[in-house]
Amino acid sequence: MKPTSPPRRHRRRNALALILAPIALAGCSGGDSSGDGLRVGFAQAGAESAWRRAETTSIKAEAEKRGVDLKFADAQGKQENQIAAVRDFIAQSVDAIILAPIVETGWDDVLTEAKDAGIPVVLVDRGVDVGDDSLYATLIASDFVTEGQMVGEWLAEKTSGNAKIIQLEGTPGAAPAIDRKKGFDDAIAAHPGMTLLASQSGEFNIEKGKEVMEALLAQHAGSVTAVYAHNDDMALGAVQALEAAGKKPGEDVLVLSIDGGKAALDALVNGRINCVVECLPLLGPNAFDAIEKIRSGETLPKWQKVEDQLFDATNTDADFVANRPY
Ligand code: GYE
Repeated sequence: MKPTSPPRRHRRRNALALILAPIALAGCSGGDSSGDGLRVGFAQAGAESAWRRAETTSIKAEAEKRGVDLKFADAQGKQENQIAAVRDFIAQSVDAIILAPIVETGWDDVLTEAKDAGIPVVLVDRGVDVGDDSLYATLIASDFVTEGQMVGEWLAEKTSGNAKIIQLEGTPGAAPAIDRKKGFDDAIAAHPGMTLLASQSGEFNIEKGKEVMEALLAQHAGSVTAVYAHNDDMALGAVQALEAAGKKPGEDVLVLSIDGGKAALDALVNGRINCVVECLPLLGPNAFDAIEKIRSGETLPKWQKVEDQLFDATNTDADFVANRPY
């Protein structure tokens, strides 16, 4: 039987899921000593997006606040680097590992090594596809299928089910790329007037998003009416490509995105992006709470879901964006 990741198993809203957004956004100040002496390894996927840089900052800041000795490794977008980092943390006998897995598959061996060494693994932001759920303690992440659906439904409503769409996908094999595509496909399937002109990876970064959009515009400039980017950075790259091609993003071509960082929300307020579904990156407090609970013997739900909202011109203004924490 094909193993399934938690997001696949729990496609629908899960009764066990915790509502984490208010906790994540509240932020905290001042020090506490709850993590004094704790040694934790954080294997980060890379630094491709503003979202991921905000996540790294959140986890580092929370470690410092709690007095945790954090060992940080940036895999620079390569799974082999990330696997090597996890192995290195195991060799150092850390107390726990936080892993933001770059892709879904290929984790069984190294997670088994962590389990055999008695080191709990907390997954943050992206899920894995492993044969045995006991290889990790919990996943703290958004529901990417729902995010894609929210974007698709917004577009269907605004265009009365008529759109010719370019989709900029995230990193191939990454949970948010797979699931955001699926959610969007599901939402537009009911609308025969909504068609995908092209769908290509922009690797979750602004330069690649711009480059791919430029290439796709060379073929589809005359017909495209909407761009759906799997993250803010690629949406901002697409905005640049549209402007360079003499189009007005937000008017001639609708632009839709996921993440909800300051730069994309600013573009939304300025009318160059039309819809942004949030995905919260401030996971530090949740990750270290999870580690403390595991250490006190608690069993955590396999997926602690982060709740996200949708932004468009009706509910977003400059004051809100100015106070956006990432
Ligand atoms: O949306 C994107 C990042 O894994 C949820 O990764 C995360 C995604 C996020 O690079 O901006």
